[in-house]
Amino acid sequence: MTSSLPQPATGAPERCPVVIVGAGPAGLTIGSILRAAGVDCLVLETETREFIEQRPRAGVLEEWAVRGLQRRGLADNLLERAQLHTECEFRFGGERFRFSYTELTGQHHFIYPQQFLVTDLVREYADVRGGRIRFGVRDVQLLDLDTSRPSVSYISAETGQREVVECDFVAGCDGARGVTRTILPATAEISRHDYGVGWLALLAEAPPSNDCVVFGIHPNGFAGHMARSPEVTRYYLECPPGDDPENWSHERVWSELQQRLGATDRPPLTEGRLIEKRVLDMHNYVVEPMVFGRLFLAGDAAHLTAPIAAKGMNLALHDAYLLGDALVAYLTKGGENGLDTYAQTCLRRVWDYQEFSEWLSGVYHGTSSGDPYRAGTTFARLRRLFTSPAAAAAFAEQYLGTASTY
Ligand code: RFL
Repeated sequence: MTSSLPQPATGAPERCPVVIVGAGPAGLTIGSILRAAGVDCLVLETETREFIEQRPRAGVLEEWAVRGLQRRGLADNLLERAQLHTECEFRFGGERFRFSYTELTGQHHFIYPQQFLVTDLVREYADVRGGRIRFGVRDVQLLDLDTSRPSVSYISAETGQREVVECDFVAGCDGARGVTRTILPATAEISRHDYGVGWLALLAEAPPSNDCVVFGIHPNGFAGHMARSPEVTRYYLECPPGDDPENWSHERVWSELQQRLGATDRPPLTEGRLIEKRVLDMHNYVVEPMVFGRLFLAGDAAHLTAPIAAKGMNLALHDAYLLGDALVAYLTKGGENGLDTYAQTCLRRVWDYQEFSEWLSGVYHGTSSGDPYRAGTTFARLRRLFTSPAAAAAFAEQYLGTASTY
């Protein structure tokens, strides 16, 4: 970790109890929790406000995560505008199999595009709760994290000068490509898992073609259909890792989607213009222990789950609730308990979701692997889901994240 404090270009260093690096769901939720308790904090974000308010990514939120936002006064728009989903559908061999997870758990999925949530959170943090935020910052550096007086420096978009903020804690919420993960000490353990497949992530300007999420298990490769809004649908197509999105013309994309998601008793998918088309190399990682001196990692900065099981944003919110509450307890009442147990508590849910993602990947990618053994076990897993109430209950619990303890 860097230890020499650069001199600020303008006057004395600023002081602030908590600096939050990154204005994604994790960072903005922590900031809002701190502001609600009257704790001062500063969010640093490399992008502009307009950019983060339009960046499309996730859309599936678990009910416990939504209730967590609601309890903190952060879910008004979401509860008004989100769609409620109660079922998902597996398609294979031209047939459809509905899985009613709400019947089994009593809980829903909420469909609310990530950019809408980020827009709500920025507004609440900065405009309503008066939180400080700097957009367009460059070259963020973290200093003296192993002391009780860490600091963060950055180049300001407004002045072009290096600014320094002294603080008590740094929340590293800068996602999978941020700076905080790059400065971890040698004691950090990073476990990584590569699935060996790519997914072509697509957004189509087309209404959803089904009333719930659809998973297409097909010898050509997995395909997914996920509603985002009445006008926009997210689709996925399994492809070779590192594939060039330009290999996927409009015609090829829709022809593969129609084949892989086709069902004999359903009309073809409603097609539309593709407004996002990029290849994700599917991989996961977990950084342990998530805490290094006064640096607390949260969200994708600490752990990545490929969008296989739609878990990443949910985990980012789980971390944010725990870290926000623990920082408030420490800074307003001197209670260290939550900070001491933060990493351990987060990591139990993180590893559980990692394992589910791994299991689900076996289902999605088994039949297209070219390995008849994997194809056989994939169908066994699918059959079990629809014939064994115990297996169905276990799947529903993991899919919705409803276990009573992790
Ligand atoms: P984010 O959202 O990446 O936010 C990090 C922020 O930090 C900024 N940043 C920096 N700021 C300052 N200094 C630096 N050096 C910085 N470097 C980066 C970035 O600009 C950004 O604003 O992380 P956070 O808050 O941890 O949130 C994580 C979620 O965004 C992520 O897990 C989800 O998007 C994953 N995910 C899904 N999760 C779900 O729970 N349900 C879903 O349905 C779902 N679908 C998805 C997804 C991710 C996808 N992609 C893009 C891989 C679908 C897709 C296609």
